[in-house]
Amino acid sequence: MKTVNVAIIGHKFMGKAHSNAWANINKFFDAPLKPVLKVACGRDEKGTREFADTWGWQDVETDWRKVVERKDVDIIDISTPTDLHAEIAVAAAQAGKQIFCEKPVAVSYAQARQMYEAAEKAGVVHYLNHNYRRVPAISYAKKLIEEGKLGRIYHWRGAYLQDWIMDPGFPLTWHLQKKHAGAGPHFDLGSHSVDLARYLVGDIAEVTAMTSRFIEKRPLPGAGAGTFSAGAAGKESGEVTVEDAAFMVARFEKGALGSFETSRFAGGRKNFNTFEIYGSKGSIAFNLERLNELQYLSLEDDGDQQGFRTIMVTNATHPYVGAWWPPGHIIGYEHEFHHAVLDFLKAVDGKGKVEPNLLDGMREMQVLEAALQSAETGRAVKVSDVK
Ligand code: SOE
Repeated sequence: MKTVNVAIIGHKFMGKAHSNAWANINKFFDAPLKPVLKVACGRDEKGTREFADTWGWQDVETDWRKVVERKDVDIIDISTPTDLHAEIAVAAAQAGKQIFCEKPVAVSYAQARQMYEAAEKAGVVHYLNHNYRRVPAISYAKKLIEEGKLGRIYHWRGAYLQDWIMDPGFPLTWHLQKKHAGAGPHFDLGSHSVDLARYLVGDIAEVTAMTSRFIEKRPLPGAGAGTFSAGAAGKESGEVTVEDAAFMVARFEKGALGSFETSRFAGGRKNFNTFEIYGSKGSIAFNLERLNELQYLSLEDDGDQQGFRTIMVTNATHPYVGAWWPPGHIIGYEHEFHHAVLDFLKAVDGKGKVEPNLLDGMREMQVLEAALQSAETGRAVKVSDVK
């Protein structure tokens, strides 16, 4: 089988989820290419070596610029903090590498546009890893909508809620610093919600938003601090420079109205990525914490037995899931990363484009930045006014 050499830059939470998919895709799917885990790159050589040994990466680098220039690398997997995405993606495109980039795409709309233009100019395949599009229940929701089961869509109602930083002692990790993250949950979680809303309902024309920050100062991070893990907190403290919660109201280009809630202060919500879509013929509801299930209501069937039914999205006829286990043998968070790698490899093998990509990243950053402008000015902002 034809192989393709992958380099991953960044080796924490997403590095783990991506490595699992690159290493195991051919065991479950008839992918057109076999990824070779060629080189893992990270600033901390010892930690990167341990990561490489765990996951089977052949080589270790500590300078991403060297990785991007290597002739024995075909794909650059960008799994770093958000502020490094643009520089790496532009260099990778200019070196003719295919790009698999984690979300949020960048810390600004301007950076996202720069990435998209560089990738298009270089003619490389580019994918933005909004993995949730490829949760089978969400891919199936897309199929129901395309078949007209919901009819004309009136509302999107989304909330992506977590609670991992409610402790004031949780340290000032990069996620809480604007220079590294661009924003707080509004980008980190809101980028997922806006992507899903664009995928399932359509583009957004205008937004109004409010943000809030509940904790202003936090201890500087010590060893081991990262996503969800506090690690050792340092003695010094620093200013939090992003919001802790953001609420946005949106008007879609086709006329539907939407609401988007993002927060890391929703006690008890661990990875509560939910949405509801209401249309003239039916409604759906999804909760990532119950990701094998899709709630569906038809306004056209069932007479007075009408009500939301729970569809267990684990049949072989449902998207992707048949490659894993028999019906009812549910899947988890890690599986949709394999579905993303599968479709990315098909695109790299010349079988069309893969979405979402850096164009989607640019579009979503335009919406997210419009919301930040609205939160600052107190006025609604047209998405097209963000330049
Ligand atoms: C932290 O909020 C995080 O890891 C996000 O960055 C991911 O995109 C999301 O899938 C899970 O939570």
